[in-house]
Amino acid sequence: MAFKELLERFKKGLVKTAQLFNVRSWFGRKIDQDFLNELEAKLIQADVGVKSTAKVVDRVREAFADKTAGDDLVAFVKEEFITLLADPRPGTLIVSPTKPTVYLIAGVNGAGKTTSIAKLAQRLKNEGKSILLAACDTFRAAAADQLTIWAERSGSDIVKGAPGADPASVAHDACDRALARGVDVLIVDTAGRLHTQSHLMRELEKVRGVVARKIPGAPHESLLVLDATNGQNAIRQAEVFTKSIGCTGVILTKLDGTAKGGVVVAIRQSLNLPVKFIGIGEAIDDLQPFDAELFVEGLFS
Ligand SMILES: Nc1nc2c(ncn2[C@@H]2O[C@H](COP(=O)(O)OP(=O)(O)OP(=O)(O)O)[C@@H](O)[C@H]2O)c(=O)[nH]1
Ligand SMILES: [Mg+2]
Repeated sequence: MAFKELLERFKKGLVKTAQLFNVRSWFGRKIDQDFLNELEAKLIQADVGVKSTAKVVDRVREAFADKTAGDDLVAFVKEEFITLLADPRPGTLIVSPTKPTVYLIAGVNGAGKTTSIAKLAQRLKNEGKSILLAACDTFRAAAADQLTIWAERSGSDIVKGAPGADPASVAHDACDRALARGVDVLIVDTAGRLHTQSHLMRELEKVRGVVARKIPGAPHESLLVLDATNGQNAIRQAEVFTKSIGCTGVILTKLDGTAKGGVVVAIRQSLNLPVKFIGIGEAIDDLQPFDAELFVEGLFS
């Protein structure tokens, strides 16, 4: 996708948070305590997090006290956000030197795991890779059907078990097939579970364990899918999932549906986990690699 087109997509997907910030309303205002209080309230409301909010507001106060807000203030705030989001690890997925590369996908109920897998499969397919999906969500009867439809659309292969089957056994079979057929990427879908349900967290650990035993170095990424509309609650989920399966990155979905887009900053700052992809809509190409500059442009447009 061309840069301009991508920028438009980010803008469209982040419009709710951008409306909250509403930078146009800043122009011409005096940067006094009232202005700073308002800025602080909006950053908190956008779930940027208390610490990062304080940092940005302090920096604005130091640089702009009693000046008039204009383009230079907007550029300054954007720079502050880019600094907060800076990550030495690029937002790309690890690729194993030997086939298959395995991505394990986890998260709470309804976070957007299965649809994100569909979007990711399509993206990898477009790059010329062969994909096998493992339907390890055997909990919901409709889950395997949902993944099957997506697999057909993207031309991916799928392994599923009987309803109620042990997810670890499905993972086992999927690894066997991925190895036998020499597929490039195996993506493992898992059932939604609350981070507070310890037996279900153990089940997830078991799936991870099977994958790790069958395929050296796997899972090469354990991606946690977080729903941006959960805002700061997502942080707690991430802490528990990371402890359980050692998450390597986050897919942050539903940014298009929320003014809590600032949660990207909170995730980066408090979890030391890279946001690898963001979901900014329901269309198949609405899962985009996270790009700090495009993201910040979207927030403050
Ligand atoms: N607007 C919007 N909707 C999304 C996005 N990502 C996912 N969704 C929607 O969120 C809903 C739940 O998505 P699923 O992929 O089924 O979620 P899941 O995590 O697999 O759910 P369980 O398997 O039940 O735990 C669906 O209606 C998706 O279309 C996004 O980036 N933007
Ligand atoms: Mg699902």
